[in-house]
Amino acid sequence: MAHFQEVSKRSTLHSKPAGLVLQYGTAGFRTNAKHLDHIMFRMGLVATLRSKKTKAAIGVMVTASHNPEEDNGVKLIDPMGEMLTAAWEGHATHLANVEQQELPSVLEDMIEKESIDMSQEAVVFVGKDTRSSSDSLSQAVLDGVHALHGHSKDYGLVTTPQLHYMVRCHNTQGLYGEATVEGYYSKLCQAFIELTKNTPNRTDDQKHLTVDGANGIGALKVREMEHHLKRELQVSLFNHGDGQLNHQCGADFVKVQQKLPTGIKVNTGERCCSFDGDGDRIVYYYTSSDGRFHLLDGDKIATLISTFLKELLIQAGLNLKLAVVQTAYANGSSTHYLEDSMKVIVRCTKTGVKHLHHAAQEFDTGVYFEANGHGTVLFSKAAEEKIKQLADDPNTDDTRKRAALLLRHTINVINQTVGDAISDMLLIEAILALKGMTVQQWDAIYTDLPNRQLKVKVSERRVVDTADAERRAVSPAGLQDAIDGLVKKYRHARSFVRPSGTEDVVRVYAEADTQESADSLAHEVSLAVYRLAGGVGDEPKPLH
Ligand code: NG1
Ligand code: ZN
Repeated sequence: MAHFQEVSKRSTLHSKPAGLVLQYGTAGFRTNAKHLDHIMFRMGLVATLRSKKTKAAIGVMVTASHNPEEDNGVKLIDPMGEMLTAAWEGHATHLANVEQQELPSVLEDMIEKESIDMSQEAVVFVGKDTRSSSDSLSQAVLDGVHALHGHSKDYGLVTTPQLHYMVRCHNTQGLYGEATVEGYYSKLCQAFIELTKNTPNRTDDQKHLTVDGANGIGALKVREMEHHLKRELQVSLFNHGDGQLNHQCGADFVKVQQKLPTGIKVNTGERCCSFDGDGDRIVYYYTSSDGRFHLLDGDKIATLISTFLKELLIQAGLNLKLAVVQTAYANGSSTHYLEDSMKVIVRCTKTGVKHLHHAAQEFDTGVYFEANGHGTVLFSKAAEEKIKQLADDPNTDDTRKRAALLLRHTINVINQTVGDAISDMLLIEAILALKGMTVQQWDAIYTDLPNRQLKVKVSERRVVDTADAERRAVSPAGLQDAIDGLVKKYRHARSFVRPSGTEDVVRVYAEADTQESADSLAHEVSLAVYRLAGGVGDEPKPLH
């Protein structure tokens, strides 16, 4: 076929290093940038076929998120702005790993298996982060698209969630918003200004926020957006690109190290947040006068947002099902608070945003966050319609109308396609303003249980198999019994282990009533993994 002659010709410019095998992992392909040129070209091909199949625009984002500068990666975006469906991850992995000369026959198989009409037009949106390798890698994606005669739109430097947003806007014919960066800023910022209009006594301190941009794309985009906020939010931006990407800064560093990022100037008690390298994660924090660092992670964010939404739904008299979706990494205190005090439904899924996203879709209002700060809120079509009707109904009384309008603006400030640091930041800032709440008051809603995360190197991490949303180990034999026995020795304790989806390790999580107990439980469980699951290298050492 003529199509494939072009593919064969162009693929020689994007040759695959011999013997390299990569998997479409939790968040697409990700590794050192120098191994990725052929992957990018081939993902251009996959995206073009996916576009023909779905008769919709597909997105390809070139980024390695919170990884170091020398890495890169690629994420594919499906028509409604969600992550690529699991069914196609297999196609992507297969095409990524075949030898060059096999490309045409593998493409042919895919086309047949998926019954793709090759005369259908294809449109692929491409975006990239600020890594030095992203320029040429996004060109390789475009080359792949053009090799199959697809149309492309190169959005250049955008955050990952901005590209997700563009895809959804385009495929809903503008119903979700205008598919431009300006359209994105104007929708989100207008909603933010409408929300904060209801807070006439907001002080300058409340309007001020310190942002750590991780020296990534999120920082550039906050700068670009600023004038749309009309000084209703005044950002002091640090790590805006003057330093190394994700190096000792950004959401992942702050969450894992539980300390301030380098490169920011901040006073005691001031509200700060950190984005990650591609702007899809956010965590908040402050330091108290005793010098202690206080982290407000994805669990605290989910609690703040769900409390706010629940109150508004009650005020609006709307009987809509609200749920919070978490993973096993959610702090036990957050789950107790949500279930026992807030009386909201809590669901636990496997690690990985796509699992949380799907679970959240089952509710009228689904708030989902990973503890690491990746998350958003989804509203069902029916819920959005009910809110709109109530807001537009002239017979609605004042209290219900106010709540319905606030809900409507809240929907517009949220990026429902995927976790979005900019959108989450605007929502959190609006909620704090509306509730007249300080970051300390937000932090005091519940107290996190001390916890510890460790990694254990084993010869084959897949020997650890889990069930019950990764909370129980079903293999190797005896491991779960050992964990149960260890957990019993501590108060308010919980622990689980799972193979990582992005690193060659088994992860161990433990929480308990004191940091010492959490540390010692995590260590003992690590030893059990090491002994029962084929640990390699030295035995894990105690933390103290
Ligand atoms: P793994 O390596 O599978 O634990 C990590 C994060 C996930 C998710 C993915 C994708 C933790 C414990 N795990 O997955 O939440 O964000 O990376 O980036 O934070
Ligand atoms: Zn990210």
